[in-house]
Amino acid sequence: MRHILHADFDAFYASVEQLDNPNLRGKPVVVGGSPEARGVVASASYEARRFGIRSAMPMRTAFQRCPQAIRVRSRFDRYGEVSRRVMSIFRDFTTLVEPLSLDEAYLDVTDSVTPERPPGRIGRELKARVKVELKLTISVGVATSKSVAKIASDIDKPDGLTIVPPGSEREFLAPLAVEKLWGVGPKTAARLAAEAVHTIGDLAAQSEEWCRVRFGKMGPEMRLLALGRDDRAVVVDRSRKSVSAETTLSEDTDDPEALFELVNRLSQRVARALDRRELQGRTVKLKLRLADFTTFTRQATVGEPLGSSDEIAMAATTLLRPELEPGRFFRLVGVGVTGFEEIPDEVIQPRLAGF
Ligand code: TTP
Ligand code: MG
Ligand code: MG
Repeated sequence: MRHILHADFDAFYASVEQLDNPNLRGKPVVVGGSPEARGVVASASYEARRFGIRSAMPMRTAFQRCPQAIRVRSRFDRYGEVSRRVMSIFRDFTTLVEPLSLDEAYLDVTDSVTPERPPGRIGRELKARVKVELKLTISVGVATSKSVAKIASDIDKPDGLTIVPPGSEREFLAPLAVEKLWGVGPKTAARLAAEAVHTIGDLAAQSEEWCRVRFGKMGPEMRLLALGRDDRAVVVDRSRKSVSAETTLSEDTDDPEALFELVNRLSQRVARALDRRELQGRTVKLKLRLADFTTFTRQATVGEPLGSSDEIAMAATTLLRPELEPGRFFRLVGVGVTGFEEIPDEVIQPRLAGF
């Protein structure tokens, strides 16, 4: 049996802003783009959430709900710095840390558990250290699997600690909305609702066959998650599966020339990074973020490994072209290469020699 913690900062961006600027503390703070530029809320302080403000909501709606809200622009460098510090605290508890995003990670603490130090206590210690060292709160879920730990961390925010004792997973999940399950988005949820399946317990009560007939291969997997069964291990090193570079534009743009120019520059950076690592990949990925923060990727795989920046840029440009439209403003562009050929021995040997 594993013991897994899922830890997630409360109102991450907004809390960092309140930490750095005491005038913002205790106030409804929203982080994100301006309402005039059709910005959206990236993060809302818990004071702001009382007015019904949520992440991904248009900033204009946020101000309609709470005219006295204080808006702050995102400072990604600062959030990255806080993220590195919290991950380093996590790594003091276990080497098995799997970050999911800047503000959250799974920790496998199985080997640290003793009768005197049960998993829930480790969760409490983790929260205390983050509070003392970073002056920020995290919410923690403690369970025997990733899926249950993640759901648990979210259930008592902010500053929560939810412990799901081994064996009680099914009971814990049963009353919760089925959307809380990983992989159940609005569409799947609507289809389930049409079959009178609203809670995780409703889904857990269906047979494997029932799930397979309606949802194909995904069906039985969803059912297992609903039963609290999830064997996925905490993965530490997703050993660099891609090399990429991205830039947030200082001003959103729909200008094709500026965007092509940026893709060229990013391709050069990626080519240099690949070169240093003696890597070549066959798949190019283009990441795009629109002014409203919608983020998506387009990718293409070519026959021959892409080495030069020109080859990468050519492939990325082909992916970019169909996305361009007047009035469709972009705020971030990223270029990446994946699908690596085997890493040559030369790269690995010198590293091993160091041990
Ligand atoms: P979350 O952990 O989803 O949200 P949160 O930390 O703000 O609030 P919660 O207490 O509910 O965990 O996301 C972490 C950060 O990621 C968030 O502070 C800002 C950013 N983010 C966006 O930029 N856009 C989004 O739509 C979401 C959900 C998050
Ligand atoms: Mg969070
Ligand atoms: Mg998060």
